[in-house]
Amino acid sequence: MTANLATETLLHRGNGLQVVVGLGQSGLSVARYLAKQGYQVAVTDAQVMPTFADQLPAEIEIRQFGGIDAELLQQAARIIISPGISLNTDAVAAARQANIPVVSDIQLFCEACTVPIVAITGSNAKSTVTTLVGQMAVDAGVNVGVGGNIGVPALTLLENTDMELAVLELSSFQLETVTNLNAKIATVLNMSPDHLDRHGDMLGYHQAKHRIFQGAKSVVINREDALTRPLVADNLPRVSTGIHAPDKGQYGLIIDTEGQTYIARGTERLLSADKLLIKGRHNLLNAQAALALGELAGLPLDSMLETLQQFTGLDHRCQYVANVDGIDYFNDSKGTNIGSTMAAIEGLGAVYAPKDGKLLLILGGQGKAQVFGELTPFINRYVSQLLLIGEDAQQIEQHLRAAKLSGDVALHQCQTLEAAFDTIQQVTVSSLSQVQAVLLSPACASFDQYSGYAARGEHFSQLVNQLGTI
Ligand code: UMA
Ligand code: ADP
Repeated sequence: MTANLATETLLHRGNGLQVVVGLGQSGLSVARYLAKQGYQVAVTDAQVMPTFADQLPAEIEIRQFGGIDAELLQQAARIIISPGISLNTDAVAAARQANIPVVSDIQLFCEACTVPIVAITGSNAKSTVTTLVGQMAVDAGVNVGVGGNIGVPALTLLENTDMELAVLELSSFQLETVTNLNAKIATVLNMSPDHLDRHGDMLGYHQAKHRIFQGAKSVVINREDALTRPLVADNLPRVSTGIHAPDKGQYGLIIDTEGQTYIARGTERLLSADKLLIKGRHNLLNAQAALALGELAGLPLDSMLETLQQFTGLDHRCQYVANVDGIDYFNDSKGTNIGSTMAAIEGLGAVYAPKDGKLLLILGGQGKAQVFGELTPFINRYVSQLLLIGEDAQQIEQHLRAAKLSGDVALHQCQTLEAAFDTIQQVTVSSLSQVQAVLLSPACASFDQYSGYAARGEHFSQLVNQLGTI
């Protein structure tokens, strides 16, 4: 242990006991990191046998499983909470009441990280933009670490001692316990309702997300989304993105006299939209965000444009699966809130509408206290068949009907994906349905029926492939 750490440890309550709450991926990374630094570490988890229990370092002896141990938390000098655990959990709330600091793994990361951080949050597009910026850095020859909510715990990036740049995808859960992230560049890509069951309301969700700007040296702003604007000093360097023609030094879209759309910086046309393999207006915004973040990180423009043209998109995000009997199937299982589902309906709806085609939309799962009526105008415009699944399906139907779901949209309660596929076969037999594409974009979490969005998306693809063999 270094002298600094020893002093710090002495200063901590209870001889510096660090209590890790939750032993998922991030909890394991925290336990390993702190144990390596010589801290006394304890771990507690609601599960009797958490998945990663056997991977804990042997020197961590205090392991309280089968319930979050309130007494243990009261003995902590510091609590490091996993993002999946609410700050309102009784034992955690009591510890906060007793003034015991509660932080996330991201706090430990930003305190230890010595290289510039690109910090990315938003309700949607985080993984897409984080992956793009990471790939742009790789292609420009930068030794980059990409992690955070994207599935690589941030602290594991510190194992790369040659890292020159860290690109972090951050969730509102990770941000709500971070103070002074001090990112070189920070952005909130977009804001639409999500995780309201955890944050209480949009204000709470907004406040958590906006912690990303604390100590930021520069920012990227989405001009289309007033909720994303940072509450930071006006003199901070900032680059904006949007769907309209941009001002000097900003990113936007220019449409030429022949109707061709270009991603532009000021008056300079950088790339024609049809050169991108990822489609839809939302992806044009994502591409701009990646360019703006890359620019502020000092990455060369030519190389970034090259990367953009190679990027095929991520699985489970409006991913084309197959054409069966003349109908296209798309897996947007990562569409887990109404904002992402609106983007998917609008993006794909606009492709089929000129051919008099309609979408069959599969919606539902765990609703996370969202107001689904906001989807109704998009459904009325582009969807002819609506199939509802999952535990909040009845509530979703009530919301949509209350928001004047059109009588032209046939609604079916299906409960499961299997049942939805039986319905698909019945309704698509008739060309009157106008269905040219089937879209799974649930606007909901999957945990009522699946281990996660990826399992739900894989099940969907499997059912599509079975259709093809019937
Ligand atoms: N646990 C409890 N009590 C609870 C809830 C969970 O004890 O009330 C325990 C579980 O038993 C389990 C552990 O906590 O052992 C799981 O912790 P976790 O849910 O925080 O999950 P991790 O494995 O640590 O993964 C987390 C992120 N998970 C969540 O935020 C829910 C991962 O994001 C992230 O990739 C990972 O850290 C690495 O940084 C996933 C996610 O779903 C992809 N994120 C949400 C989203 O994108 O919408 C925010
Ligand atoms: P996140 O990591 O924030 O969940 P992803 O890149 O994984 O973001 O995409 C999640 C969902 O959001 C997918 O359904 C995707 O099609 C949709 N999406 C992607 N970009 C945008 C955007 N700019 N606006 C709205 N939805 C988007």
